[in-house]
Amino acid sequence: MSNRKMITAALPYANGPVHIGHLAGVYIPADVYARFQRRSGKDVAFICGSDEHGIPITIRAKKEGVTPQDIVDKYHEVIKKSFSDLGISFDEYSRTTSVNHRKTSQDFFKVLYEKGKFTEEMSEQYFDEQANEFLADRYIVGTCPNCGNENAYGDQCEKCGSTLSPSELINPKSMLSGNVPILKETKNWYLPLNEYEDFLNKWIIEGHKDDWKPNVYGQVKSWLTDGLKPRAMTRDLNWGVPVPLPNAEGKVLYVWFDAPIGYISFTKEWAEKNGKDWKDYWQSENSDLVHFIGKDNIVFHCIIFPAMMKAHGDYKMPKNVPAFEFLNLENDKISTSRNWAVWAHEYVEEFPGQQDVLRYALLSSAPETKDNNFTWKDFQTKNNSELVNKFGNFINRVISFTNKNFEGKVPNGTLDEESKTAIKTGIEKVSYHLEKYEFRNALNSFMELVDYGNLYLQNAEPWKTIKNDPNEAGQSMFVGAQIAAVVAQLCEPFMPFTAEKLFGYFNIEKKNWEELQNSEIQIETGHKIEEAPLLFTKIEDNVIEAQIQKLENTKQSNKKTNSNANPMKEEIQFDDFTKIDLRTATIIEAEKVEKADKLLKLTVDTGVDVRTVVSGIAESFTAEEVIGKQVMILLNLAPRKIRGIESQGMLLLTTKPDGKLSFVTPDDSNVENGIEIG
Ligand code: B3M
Ligand code: ZN
Repeated sequence: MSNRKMITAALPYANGPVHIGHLAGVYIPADVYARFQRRSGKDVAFICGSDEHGIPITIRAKKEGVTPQDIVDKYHEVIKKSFSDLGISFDEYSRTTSVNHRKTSQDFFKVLYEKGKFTEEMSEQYFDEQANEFLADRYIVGTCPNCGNENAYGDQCEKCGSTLSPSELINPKSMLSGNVPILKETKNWYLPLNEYEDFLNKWIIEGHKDDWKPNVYGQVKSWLTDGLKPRAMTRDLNWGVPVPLPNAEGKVLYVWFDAPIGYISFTKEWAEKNGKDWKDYWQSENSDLVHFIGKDNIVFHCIIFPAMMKAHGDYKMPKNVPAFEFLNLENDKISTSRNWAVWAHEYVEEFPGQQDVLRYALLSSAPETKDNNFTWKDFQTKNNSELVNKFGNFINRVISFTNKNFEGKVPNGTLDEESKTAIKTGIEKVSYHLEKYEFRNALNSFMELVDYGNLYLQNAEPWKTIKNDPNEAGQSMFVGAQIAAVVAQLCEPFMPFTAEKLFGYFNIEKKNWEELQNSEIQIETGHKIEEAPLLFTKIEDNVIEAQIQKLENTKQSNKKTNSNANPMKEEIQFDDFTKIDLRTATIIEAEKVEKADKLLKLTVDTGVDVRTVVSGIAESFTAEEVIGKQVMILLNLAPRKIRGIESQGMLLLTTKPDGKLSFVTPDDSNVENGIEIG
């Protein structure tokens, strides 16, 4: 068995905060595993960082009207803080925009290049001539050939869910300029994944049938059965790690090439700070590489990155890739864009000091083998019925009884066989399941020991025996204290904040697993147990209802966002806006235009002059109705002749659900005419 554990957790895209889906499906299980391995005496490197390249970042930047660097600077900090607030014990949490990462990933690329592992291929890619940029698939919108959705992306239609390629879109348009993109030849470097099929088949399909999770194994098998194709490892984009070759301007490494190398770069950073050699973790037989990821990342961690490492030649393949399924929220898919999520940073603020409750709730419904569901009601039940009534209650009984009746000192006693077995089994089962990445079973085994402790005290009834037989009561509390001390030790990987408290209350130190297994008596007679507050507190209905209401509000506001609304127009600059002269004005005369059903001829006082405007509003208003109305006018629109009348400007109007028009007006009648709008 290897002495080192190189544990990675998928690098979150720094395009938004992390939510409970991320936590339940990657970070909390990874943390439990890392903590457990450290306690098992392994030399652990638990490494993660922000994934700061890729289209998700540039899309977010466009949406917020800022640079990609602004986006990653902001979210890197938010994400990093959430992880630390929730006790995720990364040894290193870095970022892929670091100088070190740029160099490490470029060096990796150069090794493959020099070894002739890439093929150079010309391909035709969509190009926006006005923006002078090649377009990522996500940057092309058009009509979905399958469902007719006019806002389908070049890689996917979000309405019908089908996977697309840009060439399948009807009327493709660039999201950058709104223009029709052209196809342009470009050169990129491809990794011929097909050449790694034999290797992958041998390593995974033959070698890991029994020890990898069926969901992971199954996905890899189906990829391999379908056959692999060369995949471009470079892209024509302006955000990413530059391709380190001459004549490669405007090209960056494919984000899925640079991101997994991030694990290596960040290990280097950590090793440097801690006087270690990163190669011991990545390139030594005496090290197990384990990737914690979500199921949508399987192909990248089981096929592409291993092929890259194989091509490089110096690396060891992962020992295991425990991928998780997805967590739903209140029976609906978690979605960042629909804000359907419980955000880690909000939870930490709204439930101060209750990080372990979330860790516990998410672990006990971790989507290990199938998608799972988080509900606030369930969260409340887990806290109130399991943490408060079972775990907290057991600990509280031991602490308060010992303090009340034995001056806070562990009384005299011996450990009976049944309790000895329960403790031993508890420790063994927790480790067995954690070693096999079975986090829910591990947590259940932990709670079984808590249940045993409660049952033991219930049967022994020290609160009764204390009256006539204090020695007997003392014996019971001695056993209670042994169980409690083991519970304190075992809960650390799952609930580190609670463990820390318990170590304090019981005046004990964190032990490693072997020591725990080998010592029968955890806490000697006479050992001081401190008085302590309740370990967990009940979560009241109103707290849960407030959270449910918050989600309900999200649902309502999502409903309100109109799916018929046209997509946003091309972005403009402030200077473009200032060219527009919008003013308040009042309609002072109005009459129908002859032989034109839709038109009214209006005389408008604009504050700067009185002018004529022909407006297509006659189906929504009579002439009498509009006289005296204050309106908004686009003053500097070039005049044009309509039915022989020169129209000098345009009134701002919007459409009501019944199709009738409505004037855009100031919401205060105190506004004079001629006032600029902006
Ligand atoms: N940034 C996360 C995702 O696909 C992606 C993981 C990279 S791990 C090297 O959501
Ligand atoms: Zn579609």
